[in-house]
Amino acid sequence: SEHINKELITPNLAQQLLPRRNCFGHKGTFGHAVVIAGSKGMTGAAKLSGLATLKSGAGIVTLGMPESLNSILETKLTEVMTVPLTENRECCLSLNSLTKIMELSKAADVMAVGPGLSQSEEISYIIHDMLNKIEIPLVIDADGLNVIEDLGILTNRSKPTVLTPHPGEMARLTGKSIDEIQANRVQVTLQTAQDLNVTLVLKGAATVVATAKGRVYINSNGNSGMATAGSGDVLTGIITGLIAQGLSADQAATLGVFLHGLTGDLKLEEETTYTLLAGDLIKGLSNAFKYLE
Ligand code: NPW
Ligand code: AMP
Ligand code: MG
Repeated sequence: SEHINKELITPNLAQQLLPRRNCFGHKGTFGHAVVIAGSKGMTGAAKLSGLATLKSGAGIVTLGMPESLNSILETKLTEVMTVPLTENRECCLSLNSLTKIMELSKAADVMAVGPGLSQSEEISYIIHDMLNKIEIPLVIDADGLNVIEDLGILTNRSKPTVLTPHPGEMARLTGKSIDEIQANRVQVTLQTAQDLNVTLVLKGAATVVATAKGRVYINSNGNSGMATAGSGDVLTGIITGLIAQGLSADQAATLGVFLHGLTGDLKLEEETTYTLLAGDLIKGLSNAFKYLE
């Protein structure tokens, strides 16, 4: 990857990307984001991704999840609204939920899908249908990535798509082994972003962001404390919240990974790499935004 042009994501670059808040703005100005996430046993992923979206500055966030989990998430969340979606016997989204998901997308500026959804044939069908029909930017993470079989569907989208795989998800997506991916992180990410026409975020120490047009950014911050359950679900929310405020998919991914790492680094004032939790990252976003402001 020596000959590939790479740009380091520095505080200076992040500062330039930070969306300016219109002082006359109202909550509609800052965007309506819809997050589709969660299943039995993984309500935490839904909470973290929905709350991180709002905490990153989106004006309104609606969280859609399997209907039997709705009261659990209404209890966990206050500022984020919830919409119960039809589910099957396993408490996972059923095909009937597609009607409501499409309706939600019509009133939204950006949609995220995947954290904690779990994997099933129905979920796979739902993700493919969303990629086909949803005409706003989409952020796809976790199980949303795991169930994509027809990669051509990504190439054909008219609106931006951000994919945020960790190396395990990247291995499933590309058919390459984790070792092969880790040995060629920059090259594999760039090639895949261009082939699939997406903004691709390959997570892990020194996260790589590659754009469909062939630009590559390497993140410069973060720490091993962020290797903790739910950390990636927070990143999904940050990127989604930034797109809601008007950043392009490429800008939101680049600034998002930096803000995510920065909040993890600043939190080490109170926490340690042992004790850091994904929820701490959300609370720490205040200091991260302050640092860049
Ligand atoms: P190994 O074997 O550990 O070395 P999965 P998941 C690999 C939800 N969550 N570098 C890893 O490697 C998510 O949103 C819910 C190298 C293994 O092979 C998903 O919906 C939570 N390898 C669902 O759980 C909190 C790496 O990937 C594989 C790597 C499953 O997601 C937790 C594991 O990946 C979670 O967020 C790296 N940096 N990172 C909640 N509280 O509700 C990963 N791998 O099987 O997709 O499992 O990531 O936990
Ligand atoms: P996930 O596996 O989806 O929960 O995502 C984990 C998140 O933590 C990603 O944003 C990773 O980049 C980040 N992360 C994991 N391990 C490290 C590490 N050693 N240094 C920096 N960031 C990390
Ligand atoms: Mg994850």
